[in-house]
Amino acid sequence: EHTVYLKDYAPSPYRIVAVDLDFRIGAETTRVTAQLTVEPREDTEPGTPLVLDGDELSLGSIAIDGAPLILSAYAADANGLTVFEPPLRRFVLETEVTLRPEGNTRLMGLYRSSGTWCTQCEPEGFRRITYYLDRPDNLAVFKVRMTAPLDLAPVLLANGNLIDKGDAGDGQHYAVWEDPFPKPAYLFALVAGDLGSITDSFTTASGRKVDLAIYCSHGKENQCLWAMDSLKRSMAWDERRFGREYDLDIFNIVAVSDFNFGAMENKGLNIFNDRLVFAEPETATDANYDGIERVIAHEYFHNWTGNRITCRDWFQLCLKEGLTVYRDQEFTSDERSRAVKRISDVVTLRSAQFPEDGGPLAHPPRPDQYREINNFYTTTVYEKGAEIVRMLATLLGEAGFRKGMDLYFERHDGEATTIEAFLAVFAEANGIDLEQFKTWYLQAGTPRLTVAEQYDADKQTYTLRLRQETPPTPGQPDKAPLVLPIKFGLIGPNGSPMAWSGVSGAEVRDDLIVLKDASAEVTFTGIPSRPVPSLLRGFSAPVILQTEASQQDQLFLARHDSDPFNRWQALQDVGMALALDAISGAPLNDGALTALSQAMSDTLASDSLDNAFKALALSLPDEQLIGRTIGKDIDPDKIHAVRERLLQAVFEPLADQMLGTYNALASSAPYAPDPASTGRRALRNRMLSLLVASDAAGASLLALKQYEGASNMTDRLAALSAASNAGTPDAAGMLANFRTRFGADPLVLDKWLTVTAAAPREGVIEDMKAILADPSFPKTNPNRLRSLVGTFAMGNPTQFARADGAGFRFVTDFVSDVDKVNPQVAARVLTGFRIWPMLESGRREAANAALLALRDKGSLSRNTADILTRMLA
Ligand code: HT7
Ligand code: ZN
Repeated sequence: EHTVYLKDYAPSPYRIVAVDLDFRIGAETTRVTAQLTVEPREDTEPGTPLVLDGDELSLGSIAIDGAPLILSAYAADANGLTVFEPPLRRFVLETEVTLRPEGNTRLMGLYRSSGTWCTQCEPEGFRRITYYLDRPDNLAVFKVRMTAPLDLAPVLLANGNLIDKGDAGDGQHYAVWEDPFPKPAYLFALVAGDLGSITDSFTTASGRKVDLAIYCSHGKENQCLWAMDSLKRSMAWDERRFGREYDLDIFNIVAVSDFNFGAMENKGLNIFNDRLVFAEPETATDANYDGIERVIAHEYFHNWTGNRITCRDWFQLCLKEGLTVYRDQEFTSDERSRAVKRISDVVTLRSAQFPEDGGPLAHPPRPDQYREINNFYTTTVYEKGAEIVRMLATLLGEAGFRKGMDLYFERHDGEATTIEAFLAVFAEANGIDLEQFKTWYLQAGTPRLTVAEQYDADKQTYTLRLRQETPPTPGQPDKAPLVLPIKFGLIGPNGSPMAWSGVSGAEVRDDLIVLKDASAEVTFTGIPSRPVPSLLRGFSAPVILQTEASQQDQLFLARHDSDPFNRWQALQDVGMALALDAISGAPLNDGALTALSQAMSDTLASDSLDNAFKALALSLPDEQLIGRTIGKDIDPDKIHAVRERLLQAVFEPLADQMLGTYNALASSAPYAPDPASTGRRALRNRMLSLLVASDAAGASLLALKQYEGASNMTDRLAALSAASNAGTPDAAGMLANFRTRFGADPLVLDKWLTVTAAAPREGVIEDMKAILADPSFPKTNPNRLRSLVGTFAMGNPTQFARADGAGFRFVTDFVSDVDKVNPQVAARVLTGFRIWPMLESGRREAANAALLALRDKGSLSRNTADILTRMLA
């Protein structure tokens, strides 16, 4: 088995310092000539072979300094090229290969998407273009010449600056691009096609004008305006917040329809999945606008955190990804509502990262081994990676964090570096030791933080007993204590913050407890009466918090906490406690239900809370979170039934108030994606879905009316989803109407596929089989496939985890088919099985049987085999 270990990292004995590429693009094939300027390292021994990576390549010709190599001087196959005894001085290696982009359905390397030639090289796609040292620590300057038929590809783009272009005769034209910034090959990009564009410009803080363009298929130009607006705001924000200016004179973005991921930060030429570029009110939702703003910002921010400073090896992936997610989260927080962003991010973390960390695919944010690096673009690397950076910022404070970032940019600009180097700059800039903190990067699993409290009225002391424990994960049976920054406050009986005269037992700085040991007793003195503690404010550490808080305390927090995150959390906790009780068979406690209903009602009526926050607060924990909180022997049907009952019991009494809010929030203003308008729609649509889900009188008709009368996709899709999830009498008709109305627009078709796949109803599997069997269904497009089967495996727990195993078999059959076309898509869909060890025994057996049957079919890609092996371990 091919496993790569971090401990084996060694620099290459040769470096490629300059790359000259010549692409001759034809309708069928593309010929690539590469001239690589190679240098041995100072300590390279004579006779050390030069070993280059390749993937599905076949070598046409090879020469060194212009002289063809004799056959015995090298060995080449699809997976690599070895030159046995290269000169021990600088030399130019020239190779030629021929590619067939049309047949490249893996979408790595050079491929064609709707006629456009484009590339995806991260992490190991460049080796599918030419033989190369395809590792992120080899930085080289690139010059790229492209020749292509003018009619098929009037637009020719690559990284950096355009230095020449012209007619090449015979209906061909050419362009030459040069990127002055040395870069790893994974940031290489090329695009050739017949594309439309919009253009704009941005003047940097130091007065340089940068030309901006977004390229797309003809006719979609008007749908790129929001992306352009987001780009300009991102550029300005990075200057304001981190002092980072853009460095080239051109910044291009290209939208393509077939893409394995969201987007890619290639130097000066970002390539995007078109679903993260195109937006217009009639076809895109507020969530789409939000996603576009976020990902445009994310890829732009990579220019400094990822491109100028890159990773030494792929084990360090979260060096660029965790940090850049943190930066994009901060961008959104500054542009929109910080509280709402934090709550949404924590919801995502709990629904995606926590299950990964608690299941068979758990791995540290910086793994120390992998079989297939593509399987490590995970929520742990991205979102937990961002949480680690956030904790660093919490521990150091804004000024201390900025000092560290400044030193990082100053010291490592132009380098490929490591997590250790990243932590070292924060330690040095702040004069602290981050050795224990580093454990966050090395250890998998979600820590549990347990807190017990004791008030001593005689001594007027208040004690918090804190204990942390991280459960074992695959390959890591024993865990060390982590540094936990716990933001907190004590709240007095009148709802005001309570001060203390002294504190002992752990490091406590203002509103921050820093827990470093496995346990600690923190005692506050001068406490006149028992306070209600507000712990882990702003979700200051990615842990599972367990407290003894009573429902009364929680509802007190929901009303009085000055921390909006914990106000939201308190309501969630009360809902969770009720759900767990009901699932354990206890009768619903009327008093507790009424209290929660009342708290929800008060939250809705509040003058001080904004609409977006209210929309998040008026909800119950989702079914999957309830399942994971139970932790074992999960029966998704039971959870579904209990949650439905609870929704009805909590929200049905609020029907009049919710309807009143719904009506009051109607607006005839033209669609705008600003925070206030988005918040208004979010709350109004929340009202609708709660009215429908709680079976309030007239609610299904309301959904139908909203669906039919909607003037934007946010409202239309919200009505459709509410009806489909609740299975209202009109749901099927609405779905059929939606398909007819919008089916020709692929990105709206995705919405239809998503709603269809998420419906918790008998028959959904048969419907999906029919959709996949339809000859017109684009079976190679990742967006279509993920919208349907990805949504089903990740977001339809009752049908995916059916007791008869049909959901599991449907997904493994799909994985087996798609694996032959696009292993990355197949492997990702298969990760939906990560919940299987927590299911009740019948479902567990059915899942195991489906996974074993997939294994027995054999001939799986390395991507899928890797996930499957870990899933079954
Ligand atoms: N850095 C990019 C990762 C990416 C990717 C990874 C595997 C396969 C295809 C891919 N396309 C893009 C995206 C990002 O995090 O910004
Ligand atoms: Zn990224």
